Amino acid sequence: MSDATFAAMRQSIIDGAPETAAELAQQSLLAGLLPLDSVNLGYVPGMHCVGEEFAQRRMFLPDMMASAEAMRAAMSVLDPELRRLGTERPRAGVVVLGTVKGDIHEIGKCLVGTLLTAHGFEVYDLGVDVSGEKFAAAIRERNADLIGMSSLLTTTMKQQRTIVEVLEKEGLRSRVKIMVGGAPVTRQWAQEIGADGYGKDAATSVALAHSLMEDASRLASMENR
Ligand code: B1M
Repeated sequence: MSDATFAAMRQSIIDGAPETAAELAQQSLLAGLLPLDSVNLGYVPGMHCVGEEFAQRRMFLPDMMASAEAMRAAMSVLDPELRRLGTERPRAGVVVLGTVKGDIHEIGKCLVGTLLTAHGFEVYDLGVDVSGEKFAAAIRERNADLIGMSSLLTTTMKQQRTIVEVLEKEGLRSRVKIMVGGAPVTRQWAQEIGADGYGKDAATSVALAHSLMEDASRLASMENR
């Protein structure tokens, strides 16, 4: 059970079949497959395929919605397993996470949140369509160390810049590290808008979050000397 299972997982997303997707996720756990492998080698390639078909006008919005539903069904099975590790680790930092204003794509952002939680971060997920003002309020309320902004559309990427500007205006920019990600986002874009880091995918975002926390504590100890 592996290559054929990953292929079936991929197909369940393309077919927009939530029951099959969830059933395969259950079976994979029973067979001892790593949940992150199932996500990265099974379900996510299915999503990429759907995205390509949509771009080529061979699939349409309702198909994409059905695929997202199948992905959600698989994640509802895998999520607890991915998170389980988190309870066994010391707290790594407080993260406020959200998909930017105008954008309702949430699957990648949720996966980033799950893996951050699994690696000891306390994550407050603000959901989708999140404005700079909402990020700012959550930073104050949660005393966040780090914020994570996700954006899947070339049009909503610009919101990431707007949100950085809102944080500057509200005097919060120096208090938090900023991480950005999402399919159209690049390292260069992150630098251009003054973010502290770019997360290519969920796993590398965890490493990035840890290194941003180290930068922050190094800076704090230099300031206290
Ligand atoms: Co939309 N959609 N969609 N969609 N959708 C894309 C993004 C698109 C590329 C499809 C295409 O045309 N090929 C295209 C964007 C084109 C562009 O801007 N260049 C597109 C479009 C056009 C649209 C609509 C405008 C369609 C319409 O209405 N005509 C519309 C916009 C709605 C809106 O937001 N205002 C729309 C709607 C939807 C659905 C609602 C149907 C659904 C989302 C459902 C949901 O999330 N609940 C949907 C879906 C499913 C997709 C695709 C097919 C899959 C996205 C996904 O979940 N990928 C997508 C095509 C694609 O991406 N190839 C597409 C799986 C996920 C695990 O990957 O989100 O990339 P991803 O996350 C990765 C990394 O990017 C990274 O880590 C994740 C895990 O490895 N990452 C971060 C993400 N966020 C991060 C944050 C970080 C760090 C890393 O730090 C904070």
